[in-house]
Amino acid sequence: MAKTKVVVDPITRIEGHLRIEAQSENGMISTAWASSTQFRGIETIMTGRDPRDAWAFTQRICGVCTVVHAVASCRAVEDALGITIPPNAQLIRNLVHGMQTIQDHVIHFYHLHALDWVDVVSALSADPAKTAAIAKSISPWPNNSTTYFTEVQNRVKTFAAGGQLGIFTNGYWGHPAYQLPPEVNLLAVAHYLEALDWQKDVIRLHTIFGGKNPHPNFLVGGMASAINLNDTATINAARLADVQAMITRAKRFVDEVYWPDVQAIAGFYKNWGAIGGGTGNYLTVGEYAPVDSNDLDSLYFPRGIVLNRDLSKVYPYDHTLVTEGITSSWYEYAGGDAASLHPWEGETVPKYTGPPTPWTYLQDEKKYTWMKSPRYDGRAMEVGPLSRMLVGYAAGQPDIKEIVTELLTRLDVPPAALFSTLGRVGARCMETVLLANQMQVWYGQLVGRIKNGDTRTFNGERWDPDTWPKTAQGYGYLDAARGALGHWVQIENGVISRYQCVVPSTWNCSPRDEEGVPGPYEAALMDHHPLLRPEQPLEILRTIHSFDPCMSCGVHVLDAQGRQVVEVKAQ
Ligand code: NFE
Ligand code: MG
Repeated sequence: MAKTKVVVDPITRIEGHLRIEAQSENGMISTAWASSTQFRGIETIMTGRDPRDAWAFTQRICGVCTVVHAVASCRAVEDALGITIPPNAQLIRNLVHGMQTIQDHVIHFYHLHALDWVDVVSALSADPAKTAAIAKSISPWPNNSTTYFTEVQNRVKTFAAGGQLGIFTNGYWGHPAYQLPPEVNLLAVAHYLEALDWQKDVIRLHTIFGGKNPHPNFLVGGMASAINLNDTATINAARLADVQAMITRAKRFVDEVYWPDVQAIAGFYKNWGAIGGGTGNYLTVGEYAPVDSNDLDSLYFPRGIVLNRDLSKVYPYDHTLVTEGITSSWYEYAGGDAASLHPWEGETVPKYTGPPTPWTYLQDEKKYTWMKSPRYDGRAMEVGPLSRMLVGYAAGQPDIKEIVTELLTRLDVPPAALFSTLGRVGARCMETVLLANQMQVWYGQLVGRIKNGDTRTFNGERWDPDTWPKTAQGYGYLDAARGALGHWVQIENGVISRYQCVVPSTWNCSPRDEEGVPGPYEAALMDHHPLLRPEQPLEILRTIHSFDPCMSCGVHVLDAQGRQVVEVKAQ
């Protein structure tokens, strides 16, 4: 078979604008490039602002992870100014971020990723009685009758009979890489529809602790969540009962729908446990602080690094070893393109030198994306759920060790199968199961403290800028749904003098660096990666979607010219 150049632009079912190019030879991808085609500029508008407001601006980096930039920002400013937040605020941040991640992962699996594995058209030929039997054998979830699955199938048939598939238009239905029997496809389509209603219910937790969703309210020094059990205007007994009910409903859907579905689907795609691994270096800054918020050694998901797929050792994470390069990116550095800058010295000066319309291929361009190249101690690193589960497994975190072992045993695959596209899908689901459990723990701790009379959620000792040093700098960590996030702030005379964010999707969508080393998306597409039909690049979607890309986060800096050539339409 001849060499074929494949361009997928835009990749859909992600947040933002992403172009993937791949060279395929004999049904396999030989080389690939990832380009983020949007620029926003949030870091550049932070200068001169009050650091207590930074969370509200940085939070607008993204409408998907609408919590994480706010928390990372608060932590950066709290670190700079030496502020310790009250235990209740820590628990509320865990609950708000925890539910964010649970909702985000379920939406990702069903609405952004499942159709890469699930053939909707095949579901039309399923026997609903057989689907009901499969459903009953894997889960106690109540919607499991023949009548129910017949009704779902009829809904999809109505779409199809109308000559279109509604929300399921433009898929690569019938592609030979789809491996599920029709009955399992029908099961997944039913849960795609159910998850739409579920997600909007459980995320109302944000409105209780943060006033609204998306973009709930935060506060440097704690949380803007007043607690008084006897007041109708604050968090009270009735609101806490709402929270408890949402946690219960979230956990039930995760345990009885998402987790069994992932196991059932993964069982048919075990070959994807040897495809799409990529860099093999995994970084997590860790997340979910204990009530003693300063103890970074006892984060629920531990902090650390795994190198070269070696699970026998976890290396410590040191934020001072993070740098960003721009060799392949549309920026300039005062010190030249080869410079590698820690975020406290970071620069965000856009310099677009890309090709005029129409695009030439990325391989012809030295600079080809708005993403910078983050590196840790010089290495490209994958971040995200897989990194969290691998580091936790290697570090012996008991909950992670148990669930990873359970999934590997059930699928009858070795730990090496985790270093793959399938590994990302499994890891995302495993951590959702753990988080849904842990939400109950944090909720119990919060209610226990309130019952003991502690309603404090804010530490205002450093609210007054007169109490601040003349200059200060801080680092705010957070492990977001898509991976390790860092905000670095510098404050001079009461205002921000520099602000830099190094974001999960920047790590993962990084372009080639000064040494020519590709970023994780690119490397994953070059790792034993099939492409059966270049004109229907389903396998590219599988691997890119397994990272759950968010370009808005990753670039945080739009191209009004619309320099996009849609050469392949992707569902
Ligand atoms: Ni816009 Fe985000 C998360 C952050 S990822 S989704 O999770 O930070 O790049
Ligand atoms: Mg940045």
